[in-house]
Amino acid sequence: MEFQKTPGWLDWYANPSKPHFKLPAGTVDAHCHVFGPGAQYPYAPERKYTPCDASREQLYALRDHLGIARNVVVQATCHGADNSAMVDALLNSNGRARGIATVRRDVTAAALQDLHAAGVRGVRFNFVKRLVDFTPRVELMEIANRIAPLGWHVVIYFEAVDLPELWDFFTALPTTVVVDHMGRPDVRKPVDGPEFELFMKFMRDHSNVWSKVTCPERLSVAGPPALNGERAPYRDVVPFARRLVETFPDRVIWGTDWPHPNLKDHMPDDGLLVDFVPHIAQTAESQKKLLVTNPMRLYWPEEK
Ligand code: 0GY
Repeated sequence: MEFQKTPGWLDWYANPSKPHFKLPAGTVDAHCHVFGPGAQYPYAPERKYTPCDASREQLYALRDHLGIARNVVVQATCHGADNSAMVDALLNSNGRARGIATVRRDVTAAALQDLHAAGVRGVRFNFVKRLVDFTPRVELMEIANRIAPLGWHVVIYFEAVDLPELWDFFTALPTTVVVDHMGRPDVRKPVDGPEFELFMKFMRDHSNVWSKVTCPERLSVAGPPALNGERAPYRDVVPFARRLVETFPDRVIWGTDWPHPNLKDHMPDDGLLVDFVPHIAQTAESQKKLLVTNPMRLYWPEEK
């Protein structure tokens, strides 16, 4: 099937630079996606955008280029609850990828078992209104209760202004909860202001909550430029991510978010995204936790 990309869609960066920062051995890219290809894995009728294709081969080529060892492929909303492109990526990774699925309340026990066998270890609940239609909380809680016995976790995606309203639901979830992109703070606000303090409290008071310190390119207002030739990208996002890494060193994970859906202003050089890491995790010990130990505990616990 032929798909027309959403007008203005930015394609992923074709020739990313080699990062200056050498990722530790065993680094996990804990947040990335595959899109289609649409001809093989059609985009969902209920999708809110139509992306460019971004295949598993292209994802794994980026993995090797950047010096990453493993991926966690997160089901993107453009595929709805049809997880086949993501599952295909897992099954063709030589065991080097695990996944996060989207499922509906009518998912069968057998389908959950199949997803588990393919390497899925969680489900994603999305509360970003431009990306998904509303699903009643009671349905989501039902799903959470069904996946909990599999040892899976729940990934939540929301914007910072919505955290107060979602608080009671999030804090009632029966599993480990992993937050996408630091709960999408508005980085024009102070890192110690009420909005980000609420997110800090969310993590401080709930030891089952983890955060992805991802998406500086999505959260940044200042943008990517490296000043004076330095590779110090997305400076305005650094204080937020660094605060999380330093306060919760054992509950943070990192990822590229390739192929970066829905960016409007620029498409990041993924090499530069790797060079963001030493600015937010400043010691070898914190880098190893962020990039290797923590994601391995979540996604490959049997290898501990
Ligand atoms: C991300 C961010 C976005 C999109 C999705 O599944 C998705 O469509 O996650 C976004 O538009 O902010 O994590 O990839």
